[in-house]
This record gives sequence, C-alpha cells and structure tokens, in this order.
Amino acid sequence: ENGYDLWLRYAKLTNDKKLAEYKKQITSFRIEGSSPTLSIASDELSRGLLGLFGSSITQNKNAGSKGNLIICGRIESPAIKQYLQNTSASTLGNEGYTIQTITKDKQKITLIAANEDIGVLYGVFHLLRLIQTEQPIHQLAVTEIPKIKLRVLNHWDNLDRTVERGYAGFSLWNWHKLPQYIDQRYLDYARANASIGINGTVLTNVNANANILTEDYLKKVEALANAFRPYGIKVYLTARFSAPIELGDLPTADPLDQRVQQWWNDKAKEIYQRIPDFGGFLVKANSEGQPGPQNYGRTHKDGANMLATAVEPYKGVVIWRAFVYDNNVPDDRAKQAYTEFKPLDGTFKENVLVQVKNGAIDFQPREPFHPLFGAMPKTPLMMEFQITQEYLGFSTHLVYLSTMFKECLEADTKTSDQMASVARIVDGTIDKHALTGIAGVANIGTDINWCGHPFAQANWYAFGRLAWNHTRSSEAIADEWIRMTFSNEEAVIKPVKEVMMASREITVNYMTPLGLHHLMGWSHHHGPAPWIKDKHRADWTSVYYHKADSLGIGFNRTATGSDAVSQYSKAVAAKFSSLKDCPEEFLLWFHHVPWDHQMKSGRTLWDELCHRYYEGVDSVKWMQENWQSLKGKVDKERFDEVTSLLALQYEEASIWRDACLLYFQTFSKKPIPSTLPSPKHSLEYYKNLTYPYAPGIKSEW
Ligand code: BDP
Repeated sequence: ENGYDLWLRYAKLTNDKKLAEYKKQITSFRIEGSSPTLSIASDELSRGLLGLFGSSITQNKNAGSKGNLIICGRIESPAIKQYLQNTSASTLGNEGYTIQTITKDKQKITLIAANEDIGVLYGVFHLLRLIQTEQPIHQLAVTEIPKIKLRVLNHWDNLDRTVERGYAGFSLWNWHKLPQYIDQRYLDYARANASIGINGTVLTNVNANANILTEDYLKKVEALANAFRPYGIKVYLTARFSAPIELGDLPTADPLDQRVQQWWNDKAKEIYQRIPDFGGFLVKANSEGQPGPQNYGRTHKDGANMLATAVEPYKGVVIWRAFVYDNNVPDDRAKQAYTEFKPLDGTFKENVLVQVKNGAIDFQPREPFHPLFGAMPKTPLMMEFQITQEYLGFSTHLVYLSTMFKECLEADTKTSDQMASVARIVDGTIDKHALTGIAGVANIGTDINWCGHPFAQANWYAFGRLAWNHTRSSEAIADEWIRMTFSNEEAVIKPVKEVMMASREITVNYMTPLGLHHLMGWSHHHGPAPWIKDKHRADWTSVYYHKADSLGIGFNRTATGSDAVSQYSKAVAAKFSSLKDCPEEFLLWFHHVPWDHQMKSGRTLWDELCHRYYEGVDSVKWMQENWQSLKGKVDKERFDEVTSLLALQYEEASIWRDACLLYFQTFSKKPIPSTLPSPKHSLEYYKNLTYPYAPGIKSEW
C-alpha cells in the first residue's frame, strides 16, 4: 500500500453479506460496441469487480445472455435502446450518462448508457464507486450530467521537469523519452482523472516557455494527447505571449500586428494538424514579469482575442488569466484584477474564458471570494483553485481543501435577484453561458503516491468531484474518498472524516487566523515570515498585508482605506465594510482593528489572536490522536507515513504560531494570556530559521 492506486484500489470487500448481494446482482457484463474508450470501460469493470469481489466475472460477448448482468454502451445501440424508451438522450449531452436497473423476465440488468463512449466510461466508474463504497445497487435510477463544461487540471510543469510550487516530485511528463515511450503513468494518470470526470489538462507552467510550441515538443505533446484521448482528456498548452519573437524571429509580439496574428494562426494550424481536438491556450500575461499585450500598449482583450481568432476554426478556446497585479500601480493589489478586467466585459470573443483565482490575492489559506465573480456577466469566468498546497503546508500538512473550495463556491455574490453564488456564476446558470470552466492547479508529480501526502490525494479527488457537481457536500466527498482509499469500516471513516472536515480551519488558525494573509516566507512560501519588508516589491512583503502597528493590525479595505470593498455588490460591500457585521474570519482582511477591540468571544483582538493560534496547534494534536485510533485498522505503511507527517505538521504549526505571535507582540506590547503556554524560543530564533530544502522554490517572491 504505497498509495499508487489512489482511490482506485478495488480492495476485496470485507462485508461478506454485502459482497454476497453484489455477486448475486452482477454475474457478468457486456459491452455494446467497440472503441478504445469502451475497451477501457471493459478493462475497468473486469479489474474493478475482480478486485472487489475477489473472483473474476465473465464478459459476455453475445446478446441474450442469461443471469444478472451489466450492459454498457451508447444509447443509440439497439441492444440498449430497447430498455430505455423513456430516457431522453438529448438531456445527457456529450458526457452525461444514466445507470438504470431493469428487471425483465426475472433477469436483472444494470444498464450504463450514454450518448458518447466517454459517458459510458464515466458511468462504469460511477457503478464501481457505488460498490467500492458499499452502496445499494439493486434499484438504480441515476442520471448524471456535469454542471461545468471544462474541468481542467493546470500543471505548473517546466520543461526541465521541475514543478513550480510542486511538492510531489518532478513532472510526470518525460519530455526526453517522448514521443516514443509512453510511460504507464500517463495512462494511470488519465484513468484517475477520468474516474472523477476531469476532461482537460494544461501540461505546462503558466510562467511559460515558448519552446513547448516548437515542432519537436509538439510531437511529444501529440503523443500525450493520443494517450489521453480515450480517457476523454483534452490537452491544452500555455502560450508565452512573446513566442512570435522568440520562435518566429519577429520584431514584436503586438497583437494588432498582422505578422504576429499570422504567426499565431499558423501555429494553431500546425497544432491542430497534429492534435485535432487540442483544447486551446492558457495564458498568463502582464503578470509577475510575463510578457503580454500591455507591452505594446494593448489590452488583455486584444491579446486574448488574437489567440481566440487563431484557435476558433478548430473550436479551441483561450483561457486568459485575470491574475494580474503590478507594484507600479499605486493601488491595493487586491483591487487590480477587477480594475483591469471589469471594463473589458463584453469585449472578448466567444471562445475566451477569463480564469479568476478564488480570491483576489493569491490562494491564501482563507480569502473572501474574488470580486470579479458577478462583475463580468458577459464573460465566462473560469474558476481557478489551487490544489497544490503552496500556502497550506506543502505536502507535509494534512489539509482537506474541499471545504475551502466549497466556501468560495457557495458564497453569495448578491449580484443578481436570484441567489448568485460563485458556483452559479461559474457554471453559467446566472448569466446563461454555455462555455463554462473550472481549473485546479495540480498537486501531482512523480512521487510514488502521486501527491506527496497520502491525504493530498483527497484534494485531487475532491476537485474532480466538485468540478463535475459543485452541489456535492465536502462531507459526502470525504466519505467516498475514505471508503475507497482506506476502508469501509465506520471505525475508520468517522475519525478520518472528522479530521479532514476540520483540517482546513485548523490550518487557517495556526497560519493566518481572522483574515490575516500573505505572512509566509520569501521565495519558498513554506514557513512563517510576517516580518518580510523592504524588498524591491512592496506587494511581495508581508508587512504590506498585515499592517501591524502600535494601534492594531489588518488591512483597511473599507471606504476610509483602499476601498476594495466597493468592488463587491452593495449588499456584500455593506457587510464587509461594517466592523460589526464583517464575519470574523475576514476581519483583518477588510479592517485595521485596534488591539483591544472586543471580539464576539468577549476577548480582545490580541487575546483572540493568541487563542486562535494556540487552538490551531492544539487541534493538530487532536488530529494526531484521532489518527492513532486507526492503528491496526488501516495498513501499516500508510498509517506510519501519516503518523510521521502529522508529527511534522505539529512541529511546523508550532513554529507558525510562535513566530507570528512573538512578532505581532512587538506591536501589541501585550502579554500572551497566562492560560496559554509561552513560545519555546525567541523571535530572533524564528527569524533565523531557513528552509533551503523546501521544494517548489522560486528565486524571487
Ligand atoms: C503564485 C505563485 C507563483 C505563480 C503565480 C501564478 O507563487 O509561483 O506563478 O501564483 O498563479 O501563487 O501565476
């Protein structure tokens, strides 16, 4: 049990009664039709049922087979159609599926049907999941249609195989051996994605290298696209805006220059000749030093539309990132994306999505939802979550991110008369967009267990499950994942689920409670460094964000401060602006608050800050104890690994607490409440800690 099998372990069911029931209900299966995708579905059923049942079941090649069987195939196939008179194929779309139990002449048939083969494969994974998680399957009437069209992983993988902010080894893409050698891992990766409905992958870092667009690399990309295609996964690439200069010898990359446009048109044609279903380009432009249209006095619209024109004949899309900010703009960093993008609403071509991070700063442990959600009704906004734990403890901290994703998705933007949650904006319901998307910055690498921390797998899993259907609860997703990854025993599920559900709030408490943000160390982003100041960019320092002084702490983003609140709808702005109504979890995000301000608990702000930090660390101890209750109930290998990692998490959480409190104390000049133990070391000690070995480092911020 090294974790390689992810949630697709298919371990033999231990509940004998249920096992006997399932075996009665499924004695064989039949696949109608043939295609690479249906072969995968067939292999998955054989493999899954063999594992779960502990004995193989037969595949029936002929119609008219006896016994209780599964039949899978396209709705249009006559052998399927006869059972499905009442199912309207039109509602299922290209990826949806239905699973139905049909009883005919004492024969029970579990039908998995879809318009396209990929829907059939998704249905097969669904049925296997029901059995893996010991759910009843005797009377199924399931219809599943994804709520969001593009469900995409963003790999921040460099061509030298390092991964920006990656904590699970090197990049999976072995450019050296491609295209000739197709590593089994590519197929296992695609299979895992298909099992949770992910249908796209951006192979390369947003800080892009133009070389990926050269013929040599495109051959390799083509080989990956061919490997992923049967799993329903499209390949996308990041486009370096200056590629026409770097690769095309042009003097400019101005999007209004005809030669530049032609270069991109030709490049798109070349790509689509190799990869007819290429997804499109993801672009980071004029952000953190990346080139972009503004270098030529043009706007994001000009850049995005030029690329959109190039991929349009082939039905490709352009995903243009709104993660922009500039130290030379004398305004709160949190406001800059909105300021630049809101006026461009309605000017993008139809095949452009604007990709917006969940919050306005940068994937912090907690941020309020990005004010662009709800502010650009004429533009499809693609959600960007970060699955890799850049700001949440890398792969040494157990943090279940589903609750964080859900917090954002469920936030009500109050930009419409209806409930305008972020999710309903992203899924196109509110503004009636057919083109919709959601991206997750991948946490996957060459580590044997793919994600570094065994529990980081749950974040990949949860991202996929929410991308398919954001109404699913974090708890239900955790429940499934635990059952598939560890065990169906209640004595395992309960404590693990409790730990997972509490873990993100615990992390917020020991890192950035009460709305604090951006307190991490320079370049590595791992440990705490609230003291970072006087760098060449103020917006990469910590003091820019917490603004601690003798009076209090926090960033005043109300009308008397940067007025970032005014970018939200009136109702939301009113809530965040009011010191009284602002949820305490966002207090210091929006307000500079006096140290002796009275909090809801009755404590002063300073005491509350101390309590939150201590509670966070103490709760890691609680996580450790809960985990220990699983001894002997899960395999030793993963039990020991998580035990060690939790011990490390405890140590690192303590460092976060002590470093932050000792530093903030230099401003508050107040004692840590006597009921709480004192920090182990001096502030100097924490300031001198370095993390030269931390992975995913960037030389700058
Ligand atoms: C920041 C990362 C940086 C990324 C950037 C981005 O620190 O490495 O390049 O986001 O999203 O969080 O472009």
